[in-house]
Formats: sequence, C-alpha cells, structure tokens
Amino acid sequence: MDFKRSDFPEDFLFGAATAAYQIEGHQFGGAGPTHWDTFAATPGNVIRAEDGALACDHYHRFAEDLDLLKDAGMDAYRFSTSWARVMPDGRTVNPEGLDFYDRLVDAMLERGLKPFQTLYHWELPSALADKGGWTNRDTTKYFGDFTDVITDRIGDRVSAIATINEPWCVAFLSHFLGHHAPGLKDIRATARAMHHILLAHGEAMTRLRAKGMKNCGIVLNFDYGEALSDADTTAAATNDAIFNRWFIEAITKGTYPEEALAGFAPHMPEGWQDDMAQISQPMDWLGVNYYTRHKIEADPSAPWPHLKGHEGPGDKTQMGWEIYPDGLHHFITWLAKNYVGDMPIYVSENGMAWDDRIENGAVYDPVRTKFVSDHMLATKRAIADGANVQGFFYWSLLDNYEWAFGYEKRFGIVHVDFETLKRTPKASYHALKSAIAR
Ligand code: IFM
Repeated sequence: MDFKRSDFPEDFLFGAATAAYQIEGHQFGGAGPTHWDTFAATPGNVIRAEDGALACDHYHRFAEDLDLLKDAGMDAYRFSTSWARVMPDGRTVNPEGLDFYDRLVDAMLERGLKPFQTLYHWELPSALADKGGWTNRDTTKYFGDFTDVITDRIGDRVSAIATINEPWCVAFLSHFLGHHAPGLKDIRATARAMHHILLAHGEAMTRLRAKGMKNCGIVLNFDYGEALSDADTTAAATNDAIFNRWFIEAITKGTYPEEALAGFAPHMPEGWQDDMAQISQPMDWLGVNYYTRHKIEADPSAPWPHLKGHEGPGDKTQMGWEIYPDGLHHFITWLAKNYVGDMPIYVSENGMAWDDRIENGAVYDPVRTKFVSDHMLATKRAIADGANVQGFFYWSLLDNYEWAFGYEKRFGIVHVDFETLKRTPKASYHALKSAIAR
C-alpha cells in the first residue's frame, strides 16, 4: 500500500464494515422473516435464489471474525443490528436477539474495537413489508420503537450510531429500479419510500436524543455521475439530484432538490413539508459510502427522469463498476464545502469485488490492494484540502451475501469458503495490516 497510518491524523480510525443479513445467518437465534427472504425466493430476483439463511454463520463464528479485525490492527468495526432479529415481526421483542448483540458488542470491546452500529441495513421484517413497508408512514414509528429497544440494551457501549444505511438503495434502487427487495418499479411507491426512509432517520434521531445518545449520524451512498456529452448536462443534474442531493440536502437543509421534486412531487405523501424539520435535526457525523462513477445520457423517449446510466470508461471490478478514486475525493470535499462543514465525516464503505480464488492456501488480490491504496490516498488529499475525515471502513471484512448477486461477488479482505465457511485472509488484508501498523 502507498500509505501508512502516520499519513493520517492521530485519532483517525481504520476499520472494516459488514451488515447483519449479509453475514450472520438469519435462520439462527429466533430472527424473523424479512422482505429479502421473500425477494430471494421469487424466481429471477437473486442469482441462484440464494438468501441470508446461513451466510457466513457469523452468528456462531463472530469471535473468530472479530479476532481477524483485531489481528489486522483495526480500531473500529462497523456492523448492523438486524431489526428482524431483535423484533421478528417488527414489533415484538426477541430476547435471544438482544442477547446476541449484547455478546457481540462486549466481544468488540474485549478486543479494543470501537463499535460503530447501523440500525437499519435493509432487513425489513416481513410483517411490516406486508403492511406496505417503507411506503407506509407507520413503519417509521415502528422503526423508532426498534431504535428504543436496541439502544436500551447496547447503547451504553457503542461508539457511534448510524440510523440508516444508504437510503437511496432502500428507496430508489428497491422501489423504482426494482433491483432490491421489495422489487417494485413504481414511482408513487418510490416517492413515499424516498420520504419515509428519511422520516425514519428523523424518528430514530429523536428517540436517540431523548436518551441522551451522542455520536449519531447517517450513512449515505454517493455515485459520481458525469454527463456523457454536453447534451446530457440536464440529465446528469437530475441524476445527481435523485442519487446524491436528495438525502444530504434533506438532512442538512430540510429541503429536497427541485430537479427531483419535478418527478416525485405529485406522488409525495400529503403534508410531507411538515416532516422536514424532524428530518433535518442536527447530527454528529456523516458516513460516506463510495464505489464508482457512471456516465449519464439523456433519454427523452423514456419516462421521467428521462435518462440512462452507463458504466464509466476505466478498469472495472467484478461488479462491472469502474474504479475511480478521484470520485471519493470529490464527494468528501463537496460535502464538507456545501453541506456539513466541519462535522466529522467517515468513509463508512469503500471496497471492491473480485473473483478471488484460493491458490496454494492463499488469495492473491493485487487489484484490491491497489484499489484500497488509491482510495486512501484520495481520502488523504481530501483531508489536506480541509475536510474533517475521521476514519475509513473497508467494505467488507468478509466475502458475504451480496444481495441480488447472492454469494458470487467477493468484496472481502477475508475470503470465505461458502461450503466449509473457512476464513482465509487475502493478500490485501495483510497489506492493509502492514500499512496501518506503520
Ligand atoms: O454489499 C453492499 C452493502 O450492503 C451496501 N453498500 C454497498 C455494498 C456493495 O454493493
């Protein structure tokens, strides 16, 4: 790696991230069915119809996984607490689920890892999906209740809490593009989900503040969308409004961008304007997830938003996503300048998938090592340019359930054999370990 720990501010945190449904094994410990189980069981939605029933069996192997973080010299671990594990029907508490997260957080602290919790990383309980999921305003109140329950149990020991992971994915990817559960392609459902997921953030913030919780924020994903040609600048601005500005503008300024409202306004829930104060209450930090760049082309013959995206021109990962580290520098500095000022920013996810194989007992993944190195250097440049970045979490610690791609796409710095569940740290794990030891 072309960076070392001492290139970053003294308290800068190095960590890795995961999410509950992607690693834990949802068949264990009394977790309830989620909308991802239904989505995966519907032909054509997920490669080989794979689901998170076993995943990496982190539920039973978490000690080994946390040892891997500790042995790499990491400072923090970003994990999520599954709503469906803690409240299998979304409303009734499962004591086994709470006990699991209690043990998990204690195990992090025993290893000197700071727990960075995410409250919602996509496993909506089926009972709430049946009632309309994120299109239903009531879901936001139930989410507030879940926030209370899990915080009462582990809130005394977590270092930071994010309310929602990647609201764009929860709302647009899942209700407009139909690629994630619940797999809808419906603009009215999308407009409601785009608003309600932010209202859920606001509701959770209210509940957390009522308990005196500090270090509360949200994790947003950003995609560098560039106009394909001069004729495509309006389309690129609309794409930017939907993907990158909708969420950050709502939570920092209490408004939605005009270009996006142009399509969503007729479908928004009545009285949405009255929610904006709750949505935009002060936060303590912002999580930035960044992966790639797209080229945006106008498509006047298509319905609103009249555009289509193309992969960028550079080298691609196993996902087909272009590797474009400058985009990370762009977003961090743009966010600091226009939205969050000095508020701490964490790169809460950045990483890449590759078709990694075990050869002679090891995994050689030089493309990932360079990917991490180049993105760390982009982060370092953003700090030099004045952004208050306080940590970086690689996505992901383990190869895991990559949603609609099942177990095919390998993002981990640790290889997982999904037959035996054996963990093998990849060469990038060792490279990262030595960079952060220096
Ligand atoms: O695996 C996902 C994660 O759940 C959310 N952010 C992007 C990752 C890679 O696609």
